Amino acid sequence: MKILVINGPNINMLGIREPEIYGKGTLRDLEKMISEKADSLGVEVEFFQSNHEGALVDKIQEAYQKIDGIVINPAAYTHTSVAILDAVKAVGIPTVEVHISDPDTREEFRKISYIRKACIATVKGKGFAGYLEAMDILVSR
Ligand code: CA2
Repeated sequence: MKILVINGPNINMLGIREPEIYGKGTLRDLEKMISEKADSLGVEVEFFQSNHEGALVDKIQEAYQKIDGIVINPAAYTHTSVAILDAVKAVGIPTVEVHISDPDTREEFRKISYIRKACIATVKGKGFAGYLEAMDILVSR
């Protein structure tokens, strides 16, 4: 089984500011944690992070017929991107939406998630552990 982990804009800045919301860990720390989890589950994992909406859409399209499950934190594009929603629908790959914080308890504009409609589950407010839970969901499916 091959899982693609996609992170959206500014997630490459984790650990630099707002540790009270997102914790102190960096993207590198997160990817290390996920790699260890992948080893323990016996699955292959690939990582992708971009600050660009089109690049995220391209990556999702490239996964078509190559990837068995997607874990995605679209970051701010969660709240704006119909293009990312459509890409996930188009490839038909089981996808889990993850958020480090719980956007539903923050500003009003973070309460909308376009991608949620195309996802088999959403894990939010559990910090980096949410990505590991998302992998369990995909593997047990
Ligand atoms: O809680 C999450 O995982 C989010 O997807 C993170 C996004 C935010 O726009 C979503 O509403 C919720 C932000 C990604 C990282 O942004 C940073 C902000 C300051 C310092 C470092 C990263």
